[in-house]
Amino acid sequence: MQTGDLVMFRGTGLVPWVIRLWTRSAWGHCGLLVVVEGVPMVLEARHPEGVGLHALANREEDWPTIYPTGRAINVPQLLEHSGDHYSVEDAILAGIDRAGHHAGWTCAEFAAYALGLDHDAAGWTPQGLANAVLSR
Ligand SMILES: [Ca+2]
Repeated sequence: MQTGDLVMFRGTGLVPWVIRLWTRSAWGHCGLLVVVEGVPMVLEARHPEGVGLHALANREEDWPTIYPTGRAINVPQLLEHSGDHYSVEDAILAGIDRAGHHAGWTCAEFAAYALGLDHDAAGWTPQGLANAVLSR
């Protein structure tokens, strides 16, 4: 487990449910692992509160699964996005495979950006991002 790994979640609430349904995937949410003094945290864009860093502990009901990416991420730079808004519009568009260009992040958009992928090019979904990372 190291900083920069991709953390996939089943996701709770309406938006992850829509994404799971529309993408026919077990994953409705994703974020990036950031290990802070040995404590696993997740840097993620979450509905409704936006971008933030949260403890991975106590989220077992959300089925967290960690995929190693082998990529370094720039945590201080990414933390500057803390409090950025979540985009429900882009999440819905991603569910029908369309890139959204609304202000605000979806979980997969933000994680793609953090991993240095072209976050604006595609309607990133959690499953699509996992596929892209695992195919490398
Ligand atoms: Ca967006």
